[in-house]
This record gives sequence, structure tokens and C-alpha cells, in this order.
Amino acid sequence: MTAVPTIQGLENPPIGRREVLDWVAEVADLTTPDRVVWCDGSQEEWDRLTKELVDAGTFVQLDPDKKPNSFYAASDPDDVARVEERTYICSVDPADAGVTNNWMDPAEMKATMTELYRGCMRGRTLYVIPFCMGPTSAERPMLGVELSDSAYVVVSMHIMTRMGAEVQRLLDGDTDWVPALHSLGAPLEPGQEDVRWPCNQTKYITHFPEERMIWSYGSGYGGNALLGKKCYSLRIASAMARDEGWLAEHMLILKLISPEEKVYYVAAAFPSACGKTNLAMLEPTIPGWKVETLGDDIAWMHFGADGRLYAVNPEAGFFGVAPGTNWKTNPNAMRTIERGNSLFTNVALTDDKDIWWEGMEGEPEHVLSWKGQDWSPANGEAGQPAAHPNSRYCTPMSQCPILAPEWDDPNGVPISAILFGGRRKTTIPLVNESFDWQHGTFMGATLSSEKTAAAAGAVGQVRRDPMAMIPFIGYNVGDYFQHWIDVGKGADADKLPRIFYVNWFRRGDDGRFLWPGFGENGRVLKWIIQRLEGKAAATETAIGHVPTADQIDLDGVSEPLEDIEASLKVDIEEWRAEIPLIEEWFDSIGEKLPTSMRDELEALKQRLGVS
Ligand code: GTP
Ligand code: SPV
Ligand code: MN
Repeated sequence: MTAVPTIQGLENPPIGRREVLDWVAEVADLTTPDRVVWCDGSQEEWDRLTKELVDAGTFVQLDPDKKPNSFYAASDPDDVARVEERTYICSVDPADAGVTNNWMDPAEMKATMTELYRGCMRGRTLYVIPFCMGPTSAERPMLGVELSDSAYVVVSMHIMTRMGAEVQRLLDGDTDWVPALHSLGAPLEPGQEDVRWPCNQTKYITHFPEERMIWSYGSGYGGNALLGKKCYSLRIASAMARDEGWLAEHMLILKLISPEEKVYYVAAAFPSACGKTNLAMLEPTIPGWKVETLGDDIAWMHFGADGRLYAVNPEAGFFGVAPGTNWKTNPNAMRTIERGNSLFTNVALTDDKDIWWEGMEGEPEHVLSWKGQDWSPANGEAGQPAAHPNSRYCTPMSQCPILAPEWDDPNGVPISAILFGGRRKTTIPLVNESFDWQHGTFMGATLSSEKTAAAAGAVGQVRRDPMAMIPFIGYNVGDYFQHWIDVGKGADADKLPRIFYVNWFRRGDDGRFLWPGFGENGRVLKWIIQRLEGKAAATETAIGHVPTADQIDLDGVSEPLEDIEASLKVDIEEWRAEIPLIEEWFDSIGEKLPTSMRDELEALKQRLGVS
């Protein structure tokens, strides 16, 4: 089809690729924006759009002396997190979406959403955002084009993805690209005044895995709207990875340097708001050990020519949980945001135009809460927090003072250990090493965690969150487990990463954390590395190789030894109580559950003396 000349900006595109141009024209025709803007990722574009967002009241510019070139935004109170119940995998066969995803027939979904999209950008601008996930120098650059009517999305994509001339050049070649359509669903009638955070009560976050296509509607928030992130890099990429023999995972990537200057790369999957960013930027408390960061949320892992598994972070920024971040828990995140060029959403705004959140040092006398209300420590809106529990900072990775120089290497880094972890008050010990890859896959497949504020819904409830991927697997969870098994089978066992299961969140009777966490987690990393080197002892238990307190370096830990011991305890009764929960979870998967996972469960029951 040809371009519709009535929409300003549709002519003279800086892109030559016919399929892209046709798609833009088709979307413009359907959504009827006032104008089309072709984004180039430039500084000029950032300056122009952030100014427009300030003028519109969406952004408040922060004091440049405190946070240069940085902005504050408060969302609609009903648009604060991913909406899992509105997230769909529209595979042709419902069995390919499986038991953990919402499914709708792709044709039916397209019909429904096409009606929602009709005229939905009236009075607004359609931004064309070409982007690349992972280094543009990759053998196969992972391209996408997001069409969005949100300037907030454009500037967030500046931080979170690679944009710019090189991406536009690549897009004009013949590399595959993912179309990702996004609308706030908030058309403006002539003369109608805009709101600060336009969105729609009706929300759809939809994936068409066979077509490698994303349609999102109604939300302006993070993982619902920045479509390069969870939608592309996990849900669509996991389906690509299944078809092509690699892994797309919800994992941080870190580099650990021992006192002997030996280098190890570790990937770790924890559910949303369970400590990935914190571990990725760890400052170990034990002398001589150093961490450098490569990624805090997503890892793409491919086998290299040497048979090892190499990880690349597809993102270029951190979209981190704000509350709890401070100079003690995560000094490197604080240093990264201090350098400015950052966006803050749903945190509190101080009277001197800086940001604050629960857990940050220097509690102010007065702030505007994320809901725009007066808040002070005393009146605290009847216990309401000043910052939303899922408030976020969005900041360029390049500003992180401990960024590993190889973060942008298209070949990635060879992974020595994979960690799974969740937030559990009981049962799960501080650290546990799997017997082998299949047992490690079982650990991941049965990972459980208390629900956090990163997704809408009740916080605190224990749910299974396989590989920390339950909201992000773009296909059937049983097939996903089989894919993990197959990846292991296809590899040289000696070269595979070793798999561990950690829990920083076990608690005592009074609710206190048994393990100090944060920088002290370096002690657990040290034990893991020494296991790889064959230098650390462990105790073989029913659930895996678990250290006793004297097998971990605890020199200088101030917590009582009994607490550390309790954090490491393998309590057979607690584990017996866990079995029916695992059985229920496996039963829910049905016939696609691999027999090897059933075998692992039976073996665990035997070791626990459960019939
Ligand atoms: P997403 O960005 O949602 O995927 O989350 P994440 O996994 O990166 O979580 P993050 O590192 O941002 O941590 C979330 C919350 O857990 C913060 O409030 C942290 O303060 C807290 N947290 C992180 N590490 C630890 C730890 O070792 N111990 C304890 N007790 N809390 C921790
Ligand atoms: C998560 O929820 O895991 C996040 C934030 O990292 S979001 O981008 O909303 O997915
Ligand atoms: Mn995440």
C-alpha cells in the first residue's frame, strides 16, 4: 500500500526498507495520528522530547546540580506495573502457549485489537523507533521497530536500547526485524486537554510468536510499553531460542574477579524484584574479590565454537527497582544515577527537585509522593509509602562505574555458573549446588518465590516461577523445560555452567532476615567459585550440595552464627511439605512435562523418604 499523504511527516522517511515503510503507513492509516516522527536516537531528539514532556506536565526536570539532564514522572495510579493477566501469547495452536500463559486465537486477537487501535492515536504523534537489542556489531543484529504514540517510550528506549544511524543502516539491509506496535489508547479530540500520564483502562500486551510480532495497547509503563525489553528480549526471543537452540533468560550477568585475578562470569535468574540488579552491581565485603557488571535483567546465551555457553545482555540501560536502593545496599546503582541522564518513575519528588524513595539515606522532611500528595515521615498518608514499591530508575549502563569493558562484546562472555533464586521465608537454604545439569534444570523448573510489586496483584503469596520466567516464557512451559534439557544434552557436560540455587530471603521467627545479603552475598559467590575450582567443601544432602557454616568464608560477618546456620539448614520436614506443592505444579503442566522432570521429583522424594 502507499503512504497516506495527509499525515504530516509520513513523507521523506530516513529508512528505505519497503516492509518497514509499508507497515508504518498501514499503522498510520489505522491509528490516524496527527503526525509521524522518525526517531534517530540523537541528543537533539532527547532534548526536544524531554522538553515537550516537561511542557506537557509528564516530566519534572530535576535540579541539574543534583541530577543533570534527569527527569521525574508519576504515572497514572492504575498503570504502575506489568499486567500479567492482560498479557497474551497468541500462538496458532493453544498448546504452544501452554498452561502458564493467557492465549487467544491470533486472528481473533488481531480483530479485537484492530478495533481498539482504530483512531487511537488521534491528536497524537506516531513515533517510529528503530532499535537493536544487543550490540549492533553482532553477526546477527537483533533489530526491532517500535511504533508508539508515547514520547516517554521514545526517551526510555534511548536509554534501554541501541538506537541511531547504525541501526537505521542495518534496518535497510536484509536482517530480520521485529515489528512492535504500542499505543497508550488515549486519543485526543480537538481542543481536549491532555493528562499527565495518558493510558487506557483496557490493556493488552500481546505476542504473536510465530510471526515474531508484538502488539501492546493501553499502558505506558515499563515492561508493558518498552517493547524491546520483556516482550521482545524474553517472550519473542525465547520462542526464537527454542527454534534455534539457544537460551533467552531473565538473568543478570556479572564478572567476578578473585584475589588471584582469575575471572569468572556468572548468570543469575531471580524473579522480578528479587535481587538481580543488586547482585549484578555487588560490592563484595570480603577483601580481594571484585565484581563488574554486564547486565541486570536479561541474558541471551549461545554456545560458542569452544563448546561453552556465552551470554550477551540485549539491553543498554538499567530499569531498576528504586525502593531499597541506597549507598549501603547498592552504591554502584547510586553512582550510576548520580551521573544524570536518567528517568525516575513513581518515586517521590523532594522540595529541592531531587528524588527520594523508601530506604534511601537522608529521609526528607517533606516530599510529593508518587501520587502527587504531600508526604512527610510523620503524616506518611496513613502508612502509605512516598514512592510506589515498583517505582523505577531508568539509567544508561555506560554510566555504571563497575561496568565490565566487555559488556558490548557481540560474542558475549563464557558463563561458569548459573544461579537460580527466589524470595522464600522458609525451606530454601542460602545456597545449594545441583548434582548435574538435569538436576539443576529441576531446581529451576521448581523455583518458587513470594510475589512482589513488580506485577499487579497480591504481594507475598508463594508461587512457582520456573527459571524466574513464568511471566516471560513465550511458549509452552513443558516444552521450555525440555529445551533446557536438550541444551544440556547437546553440550559437553564439562563445559556447561554449574547450576546453583540461592535464597537471600530466609527469615527467623520474628521476621528478620537470617542472612545479611547485599555485599555479603559475595561470600556465597566465593564459595561457588571455589566449588568450580574444586577448593570448597560441601555436604551432600537430599536436595543437593549445601555448605555448612564452617564451609563458607564468614570472617567479619556480624550476624549471629545461629542465624547463618539457620539460613543454611536443610529441614527435611519443610522439604516434605514442599513436595505436594511441586506435584501440584507439575500436574498442572500436564502431558508436556518432560519425564526427566518427573524422574527428578521421584528421586528427590526417595532421598527425603517420602513415598
Ligand atoms: P526486576 O528489575 O524487577 O527484575 O528486579 P531485580 O531482580 O533486579 O531486583 P532488585 O535487585 O532491584 O531488588 C529488589 C528488592 O530486593 C530491593 O528492594 C532490594 O533492596 C531487595 N534485595 C536485593 N538483594 C537483597 C538481599 O541480598 N537481601 C535482601 N534482604 N534484600 C535484597
Ligand atoms: C520486571 O518486572 O522484571 C522488570 C521491570 O524488570 S519491567 O520492565 O516492567 O518488566
Ligand atoms: Mn526483570
